[in-house]
Amino acid sequence: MRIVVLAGGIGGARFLRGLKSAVPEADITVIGNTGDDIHLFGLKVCPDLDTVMYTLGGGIHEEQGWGRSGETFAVKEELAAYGVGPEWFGLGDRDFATHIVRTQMISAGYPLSAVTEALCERWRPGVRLLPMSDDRVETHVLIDDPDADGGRKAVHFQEYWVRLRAQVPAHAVVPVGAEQAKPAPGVLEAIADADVILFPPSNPVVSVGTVLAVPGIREAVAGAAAPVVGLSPIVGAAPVRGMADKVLAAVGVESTAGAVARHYGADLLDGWLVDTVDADETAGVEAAGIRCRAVPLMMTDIEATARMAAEALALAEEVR
Ligand code: GDP
Ligand code: FO1
Ligand code: CA
Repeated sequence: MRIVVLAGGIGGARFLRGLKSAVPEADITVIGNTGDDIHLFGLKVCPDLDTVMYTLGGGIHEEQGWGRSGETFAVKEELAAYGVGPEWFGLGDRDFATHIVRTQMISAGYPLSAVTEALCERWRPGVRLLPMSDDRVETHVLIDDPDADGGRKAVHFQEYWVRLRAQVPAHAVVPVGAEQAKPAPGVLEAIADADVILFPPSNPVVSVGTVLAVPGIREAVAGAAAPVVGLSPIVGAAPVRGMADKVLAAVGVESTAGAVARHYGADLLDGWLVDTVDADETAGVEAAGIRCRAVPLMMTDIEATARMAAEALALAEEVR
């Protein structure tokens, strides 16, 4: 079975671990969000691709959900001693090596897709990990500018998320460069050849939404022969983790499992899973033309996550 998953970072990576456990024989292609990417200290950092690669490859910091296990911060401390920031973004020594290899290969002319494949030769994530695009896309968030009376400014998504902890209102979320970006090699082919397409419980705006913003990807998913099934990242009217409610508000979407399904819409989704605590949302989703089931959606361990993946595949069979 060929499965395509459009993934962000932690939610996508943890779901993929369960999916691999549920269907070990499946051929899984992950289309990863690169809108979170940031250039720091001359290096290209790809948080969501790395979170998927480290999680599936056994190198993730488990409790934190991002970054390397057994991490140290000598380089960060030395940079700070030079007064070189940003100090709010914690790059560890082990993680730095990934960004050095990536940047070196990009400088030598390799596209991000080839670089990601090379990094995965070490980590062996057991899936084909493709960036959504080889072209640079960077999500920016429009916030109030305290220095300009009534004015606004755009900040990089990482500055909004990590430095400001999404604690200031987001007026808009813009995937800068997406309109000019092309899907990376293999992306459209994987979608067209898929037996099932899954949206994991990733952030619908800044993870899955950014992947869909690359021209051609949304159209390919909507037009694919395969059923498309998503799992809600919102449980009990709040994100399980992170600040998805803040960016959902920026695009005018309520933080409920049903509103997220209707935001994707019936032209993309054939099926949607909500958590059992949100069982009252199923009718509203079905009224929008999307088959909906309520099942436990907490990724507490691999077994629970594998059951979620199995439910998603069962729903895909039902709507096929
Ligand atoms: P990020 O890029 O690291 O922010 O990760 P993703 O975009 O892939 O996933 C983030 C989303 O995962 C958040 O909106 C969370 O609500 C969701 N999430 C995290 N853990 C769980 C879980 O156990 N169950 C569900 N349903 N969603 C989860
Ligand atoms: N998230 C934080 O909250 N603080 C950090 O200092 C931080 C550093 C970091 C370094 C590498 C990396 O791959 C991810 C990192 N993250 C950090 C997580 C990440 O920036 C965000 O959680 C995601 O981009 C949101 O999707
Ligand atoms: Ca992300």
